[in-house]
Amino acid sequence: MRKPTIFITRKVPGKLLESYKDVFDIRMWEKEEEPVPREVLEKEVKQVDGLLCVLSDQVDQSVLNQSKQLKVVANMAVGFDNININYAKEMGVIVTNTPDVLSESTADLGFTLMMATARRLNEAAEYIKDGQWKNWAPFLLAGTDVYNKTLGIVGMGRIGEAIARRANGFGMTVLYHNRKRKREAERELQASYVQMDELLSQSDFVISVVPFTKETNKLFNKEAFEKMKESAVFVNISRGAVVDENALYCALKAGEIKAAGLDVFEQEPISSNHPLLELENVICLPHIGSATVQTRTAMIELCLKNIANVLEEKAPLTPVN
Ligand code: 8YV
Repeated sequence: MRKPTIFITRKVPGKLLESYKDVFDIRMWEKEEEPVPREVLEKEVKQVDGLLCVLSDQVDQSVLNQSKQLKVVANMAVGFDNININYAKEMGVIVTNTPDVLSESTADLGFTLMMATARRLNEAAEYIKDGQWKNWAPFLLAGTDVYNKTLGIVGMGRIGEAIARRANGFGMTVLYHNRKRKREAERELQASYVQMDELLSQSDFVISVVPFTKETNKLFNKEAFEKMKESAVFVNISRGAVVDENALYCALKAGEIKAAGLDVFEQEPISSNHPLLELENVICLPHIGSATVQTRTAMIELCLKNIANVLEEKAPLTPVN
């Protein structure tokens, strides 16, 4: 019997694929420095039964239309805004993602970014490297407290809840806004459900953990930044497109908000002359929310299990459509 064929759009360590060598014929994009070109993806998709892809691969209608025997697309991410899931469903192609396995490491990064921004870690590290540390002054590189402050979490999914648990340990007051009210989370995490305007105006820290959808497109815009406290720190670990970057730049420059920590951007990767990089009160990271060895390994393993299940006509573990 023919082994099914899968295509992996990034170079994955061989040892993670060991136990699948007898199960699939594995094709892989081998160049680590270069993302898979669209024409290669369109060519590969014609001949494979399964696809393991990442966020920057646009699996849209025209890519899906190339497929002849594709049964499953496993996205190595919890978000799946890079995939036309409705069209995939119409074609009978199952799409899966990687929830849960990345919640804790992504929450760690969100909290790290929040604290690093509040305590001006990038400026402090640069200060030493630039040879400026000659003296001590009472307010030298003074940041803002995190302990006991108010955190507003926008998007109370699994990652939002993991952030709230960390905030509990820091004695923070936790406010949240979500499409649906989550009463269990409110009880367990002492989190209060509030409307968006209240969250924006009351929070010392606002963290975005919402998925990108039509409704969240540029949710954090000029009006939203105007509603925040002048002392507020804004953190985004979800999707760049939920922020109007120009409005954020203007709000930071005009002192309408204090600082921002960003792991995601409207267009990724950003170049070294991106306007937000000019600002001292911004920390930018290259979309590393889930980037720990343990989590990325678990994500790849989950993708492979999902593909194997679908191709063996079993239920996928984490389907999205
Ligand atoms: C991805 C992410 O792992 O899970 C998500 O939605 O944004 C990241 O964790 C990364 O971008 C690779 O696809």
